[in-house]
Amino acid sequence: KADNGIAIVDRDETGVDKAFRADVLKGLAQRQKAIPARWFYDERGSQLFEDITKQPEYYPTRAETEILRDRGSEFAELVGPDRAVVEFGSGSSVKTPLLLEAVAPGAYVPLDISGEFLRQSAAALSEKFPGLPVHPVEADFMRKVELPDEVEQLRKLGFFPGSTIGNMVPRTAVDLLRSMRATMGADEGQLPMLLIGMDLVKDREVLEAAYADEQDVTAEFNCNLLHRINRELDGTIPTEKFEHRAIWNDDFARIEMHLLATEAVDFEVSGKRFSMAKGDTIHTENSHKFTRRSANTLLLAGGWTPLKRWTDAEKRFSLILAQA
Ligand code: AVJ
Repeated sequence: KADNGIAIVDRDETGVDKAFRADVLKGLAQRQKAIPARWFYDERGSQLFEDITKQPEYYPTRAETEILRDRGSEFAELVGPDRAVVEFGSGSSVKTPLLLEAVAPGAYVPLDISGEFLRQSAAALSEKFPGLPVHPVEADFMRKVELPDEVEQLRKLGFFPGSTIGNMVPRTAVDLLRSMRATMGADEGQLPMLLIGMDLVKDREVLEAAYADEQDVTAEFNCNLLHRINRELDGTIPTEKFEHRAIWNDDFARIEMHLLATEAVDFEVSGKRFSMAKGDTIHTENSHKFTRRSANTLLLAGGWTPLKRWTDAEKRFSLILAQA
């Protein structure tokens, strides 16, 4: 649906992102209202997420970066040189260079649904690694992606940092892991590897604080979704009547983010009316946390055999190397 530079966002005559509207209208019509977390990331949302990663309570980014910085030679030994590193997502300006420095790849192939982000970060990377062939691909990596001909002959190393997999419920996560195998040629007898970040289960207080920082940056990130709906979908949501909540769901081992109505509210979105009672919530994100075993089980269910696992010194976060 979206390889060769053709815009992947499908807009109607008035410029509204059709998928955004469909997800919001469907999600608000449910008894437990819910909107997929991917819609957080407009320009403001992406900036706010960057700010979240600098908050003292939000440990995952620092913990994962520590592992990438300290364990590079151990990855390199297991992975070997000259692989095509296939990153699922545009890549971070800090984590991606650390991996590329460590494993001496033959090419770098970032996959992202947003062409703009993709081209920006690919350009920055080419500058940092002048000899490295970089082949950005604009595509939805939840499905099998056709990789460029230039990397066909290279063995693949998938890279999926950030515990982004934790945003998915297990059935979606397994679908993605299987798509990654297909994208990297596992079915054609190649033996791709995958380096994936997965955040670990820990004390509830630590987890809830990571998603409800003192500076209220995460609260603003969550509430930004309401502002986006009002702006892009003709919404009349009274944003001042909503509060950020981050709750550990112990049955499902995940942090849930919600937007809680502090009083009864009525509003419109795209001409449709909705109402919420005081205390009702819109569920906006799941962030699953893993144990060594639950991480391994998820990977195995998706067709990947874990080979080795690293954690940061405080054992808060894991990076797992797996083979198809
Ligand atoms: C980008 C999915 C890794 O779940 O920790 C951070 C997003 N949400 N604070 C996460 C997020 C609230 C983040 N991921």
